[in-house]
Amino acid sequence: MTDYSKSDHLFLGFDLSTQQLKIIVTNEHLDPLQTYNVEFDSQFKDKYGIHKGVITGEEGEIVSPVAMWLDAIDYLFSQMKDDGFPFEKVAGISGSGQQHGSVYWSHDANNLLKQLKPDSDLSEQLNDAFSWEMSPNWQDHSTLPEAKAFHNAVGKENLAKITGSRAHLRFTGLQIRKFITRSHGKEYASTSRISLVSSFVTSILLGEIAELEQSDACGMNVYDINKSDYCNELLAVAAGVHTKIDGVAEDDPKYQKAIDDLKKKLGPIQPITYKSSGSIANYFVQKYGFSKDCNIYSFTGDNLATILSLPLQPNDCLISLGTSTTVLLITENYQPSSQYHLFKHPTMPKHYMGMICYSNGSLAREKARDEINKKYHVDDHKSWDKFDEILDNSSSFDGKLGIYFPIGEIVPQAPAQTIRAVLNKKSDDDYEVVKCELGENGFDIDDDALAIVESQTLSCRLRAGPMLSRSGYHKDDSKVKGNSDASSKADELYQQVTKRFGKLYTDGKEQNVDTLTARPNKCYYAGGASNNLSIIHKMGQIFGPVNGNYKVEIPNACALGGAYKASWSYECEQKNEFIGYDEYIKKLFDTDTELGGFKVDDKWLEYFDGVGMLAKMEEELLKTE
Ligand code: XUL
Repeated sequence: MTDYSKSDHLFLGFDLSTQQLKIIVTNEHLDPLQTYNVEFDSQFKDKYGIHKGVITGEEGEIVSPVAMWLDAIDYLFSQMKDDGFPFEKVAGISGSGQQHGSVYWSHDANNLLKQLKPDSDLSEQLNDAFSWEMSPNWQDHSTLPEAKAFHNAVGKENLAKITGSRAHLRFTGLQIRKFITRSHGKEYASTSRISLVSSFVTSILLGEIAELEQSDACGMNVYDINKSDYCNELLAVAAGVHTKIDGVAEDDPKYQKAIDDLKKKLGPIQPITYKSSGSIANYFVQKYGFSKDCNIYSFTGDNLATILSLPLQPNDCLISLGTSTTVLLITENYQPSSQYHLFKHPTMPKHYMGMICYSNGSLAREKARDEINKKYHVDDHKSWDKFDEILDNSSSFDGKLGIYFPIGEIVPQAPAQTIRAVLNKKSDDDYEVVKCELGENGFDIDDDALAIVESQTLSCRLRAGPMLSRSGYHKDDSKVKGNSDASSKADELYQQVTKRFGKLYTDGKEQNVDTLTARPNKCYYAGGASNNLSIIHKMGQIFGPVNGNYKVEIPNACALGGAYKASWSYECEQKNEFIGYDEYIKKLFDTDTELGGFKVDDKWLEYFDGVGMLAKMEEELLKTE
């Protein structure tokens, strides 16, 4: 039994993800005290006919039943009640939802939310609160025509410039266009409001429909990040009335009406704030014993909540090494690209979260490992020993890289392929990248171990650079910036790499002295493969963060980030002042001990040739779609 007696205030962090609902309990000292979770398949499979939390339809449609989420909330709170959980001590709740999913409320929704009675369940009482009982899941890929419409309307790069991302099948604006124009026109007419999954949970807890939260709203492809407002032209696409795409003239009354209607249904977007969205609904006070003063703070998207679980500062990178590799970073620099995402930061005004999602991560490394094990007749096929030994014995860049995409890649967008190359140094000023097959030019199967880790890391370095640059956080980095010697060194490095390789382009954009010489502040490594120290040591050498590398375990990251957002908001409200989130969260960690700091030989400078080589390989050798 958890001892809550020493905690005056408790905070709850929700994580409503695809397959489960999790709630983490923290106290005012940000200690995680308890977690509760319900797996949807184990509790609700029969009632909702789900598999892995979702229902898969035809033509790539993947949806989740909204009522199941309501059942999950009641289920977990009931469990907590049975457990003797002191609900009355909860001072604040926040959390996260899977990004991009949308919930369609009926015209009765607000009334039904306001009249919730404790003697029956949420799902029974809110049966008529939705115009569609499903929510499109982020894995849905049924919106190819809609993606084309968004790109044709404003252009792929331009869409990324306006909204922080190019069109992605899962993004809400595309899902809404499909809903209105293809799948649920009638239901759209009886929709009063549209929530994201994050603001849906906020709404349930508040007992009224909540505004969209600004950082999660960046995952819709209809929000103009620079203007902090909806983009009318993109709303026209989502509403199915765009002049070029749908042939509706701008002076046709139907045009403005459709935009205004959709804007009304989406409702206002709440700017980043620590302020409470309101107190918890009476239903939860009466049924479970929450205090009526318990504050509900706006929920956000799961990736956005993840960065709140760590003491991340501007220019810090969190590299999550799972089946796929995801890089999350914090920046003041709005440098959008169609190859990655930028969202507003959920707690730090004027800051952004960059997100690079690769599809090839562990799987590609495992493939290389298996081949190496085969060559050395290693009995345990899954052993990393040989692979790691090669990495550990390597010193620095040896001029061999590869593009290892056993499955199609998102960044850069390309079909499955493997390309190996070696560097031919014709003179000190003229380097040539030579494509080769395995066994040619001294490129052995063993070389794949180093080449794959290097190439994957260099790809992140090339793409993170533009987001990190000009952020002004390199002042301490005497090696590169902060004094005239350092900036002339940066110029020198840039001159050298461009003399050797020519101008460098990544995803169609020219790299410049700032983008190529930007370094992360700190790098944090999480996810399955971060347990392989040989891999993260090599990555750390290449990334060359100014203030160190850290290995972190964050299994409950999004829930924890939600709980921390709640306690930070509460403290700001108590003091009636904005406390910098990075300052607030920093005090929680003794960075070196709790966060697994590790030291590596910094080889950032030595990898400049690697940066040039990979950029050229992508430009000259990669087959794109
Ligand atoms: C991010 C995304 C996923 C979901 C998972 O763009 O689609 O990470 O948020 O829950």
